[in-house]
Amino acid sequence: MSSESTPLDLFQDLPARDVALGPGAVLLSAFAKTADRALLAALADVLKVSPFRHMVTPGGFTMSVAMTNCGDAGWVTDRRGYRYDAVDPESGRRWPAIPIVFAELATRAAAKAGFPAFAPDACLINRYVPGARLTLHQDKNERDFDAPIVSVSLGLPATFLWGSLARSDRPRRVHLSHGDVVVWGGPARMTYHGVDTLRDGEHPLTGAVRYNLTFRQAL
Ligand code: MD3
Ligand code: FE
Repeated sequence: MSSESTPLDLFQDLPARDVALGPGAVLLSAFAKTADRALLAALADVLKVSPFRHMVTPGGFTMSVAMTNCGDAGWVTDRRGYRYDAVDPESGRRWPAIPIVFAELATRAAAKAGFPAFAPDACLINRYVPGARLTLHQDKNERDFDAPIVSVSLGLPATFLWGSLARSDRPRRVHLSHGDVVVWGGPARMTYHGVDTLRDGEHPLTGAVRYNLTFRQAL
C-alpha cells in the first residue's frame, strides 16, 4: 500500500454520486474525474499565456493561493481593490480563452444541478500548495448573482469551509477530492466560504498541488 492510501481509497472507483450539501449547493462527486487529464492539459496551455501569480489584497497581504484566469474577464486584486478585468495585468494582454473542455464540463455540471442556462465568461484558477489557504469570503464582484458558480477540484484533497450569510457563523467542513464538482446557486450563492490550510500530500497527476477552477458569469 502506498503511503498516502487510506481505507477510503477503496471507494475511489465507485460511480459518481450527487449530494445536496444544502439549499442551492450540489456536490457532483467525481464528475470531472474522467476528464482530469484533458483538463490538466488545457490548464497547461492557459498557463503558457497567463502563468500563476500571487496577487496582493487591498490591505497589502500577498495571498498564499496563486491565481490566474481564463475567459473574457478575470478576477484580480491589488492595492486598488477586487474586480474583474478583461486584461491580465502581468501580460498586458487579454486573458486566454476558456478551453472548450473547461466550458463543456462547467455547463454540463450546471445543467445537472438545475442551471441549464449557465454560460460562464470567467474562470478563476487557484493553485494551493501545502500550507496555502483561503480565508472566509463572499464572491460578490460578479454582476448577476442569479447565475451559479461551478467549482472543479483537481489534485490534492482539501477541506472546504462552508459558512452561511453571516461571517461569524462557524463553517461546516466539506471534504473535496480530485474530480469533485460543486455547483453553488440560489440561496447558497452569497454564503461565506473558504479553504482550510492545505495538508501535505502527493497526487499522481498534480504532485503536491491542488487546483481549483471556478466558473462564473461575471459580466
Ligand atoms: C460557495 N475558491 O475562488 S471553490 C474562490 O477551492 C473560491 O479554491 C475555493 O472560493 C477553492 O472564490 C472554493 C467553491 C466555491 C466557490 C465559490 C462559491 C464555493 C462557493 C461562491 C459562493 C458560495
Ligand atoms: Fe470564493
